[in-house]
Amino acid sequence: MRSFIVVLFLLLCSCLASQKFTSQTQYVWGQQKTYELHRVQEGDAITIDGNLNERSWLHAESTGDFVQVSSATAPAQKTRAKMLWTDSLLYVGVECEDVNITSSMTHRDDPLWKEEVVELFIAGGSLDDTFESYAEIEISPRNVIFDLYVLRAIDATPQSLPYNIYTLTLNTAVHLNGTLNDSTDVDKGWTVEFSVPIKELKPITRPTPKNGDRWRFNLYRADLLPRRELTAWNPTGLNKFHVPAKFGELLFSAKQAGQ
Ligand SMILES: [Ca+2]
Ligand SMILES: [Ca+2]
Repeated sequence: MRSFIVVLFLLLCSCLASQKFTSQTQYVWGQQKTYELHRVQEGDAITIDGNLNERSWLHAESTGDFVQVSSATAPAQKTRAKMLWTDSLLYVGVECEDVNITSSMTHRDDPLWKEEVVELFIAGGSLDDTFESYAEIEISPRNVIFDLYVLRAIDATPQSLPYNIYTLTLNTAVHLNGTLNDSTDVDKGWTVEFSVPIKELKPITRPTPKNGDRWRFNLYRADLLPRRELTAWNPTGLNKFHVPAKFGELLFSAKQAGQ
């Protein structure tokens, strides 16, 4: 009897251990992730060229690997992002592993979401109880931009301003580690680096963020080749990106990257 109890105890321990392992390696639904946003290092200047090799980028925190937007499982191709800020600019860097980089659209505000693209959705503040509105910025491997502002009253159909009216002063660059639209070779990936003027993120000009401010945001990627995959920093549980309730938090910190 005693040995049976010992075996039962050991089995229980091994079950608890495997549960712990599972919770550490898989996304937990309902969890709202927070990204602590650090400032660009004093004396460092970010050059928007698609290379995240400035001192501040090297010390910036990674978001960790994106997961599939609906299932939260690991995608075939990895994506990670980093962010930084100054009083006037928000910097975003996204690294996409990709064995086949493809992109055809060439004009600002073309429907980039139908192809390969990285996307930032950012509310420029908290979401309140009655109104969820946010900017959407998309950048393709061709360094083409799509930006719009989504006006969304809770429980109402989202409305967007006409794309050509909402035009942020974005500075963007893409570095391709591979060849665009050539399926005969094997690419390594592409990196997007861009800056957003913080004061343009809301229709109403906001004061400069301060230490401890929390905004809501999410990051996504659409991949088309070698297979269609939609991935997210915070998964939405649905096969779509426009789910502000599932956005994570951006926590502004006065610390410099690496401090
Ligand atoms: Ca750079
Ligand atoms: Ca691809």
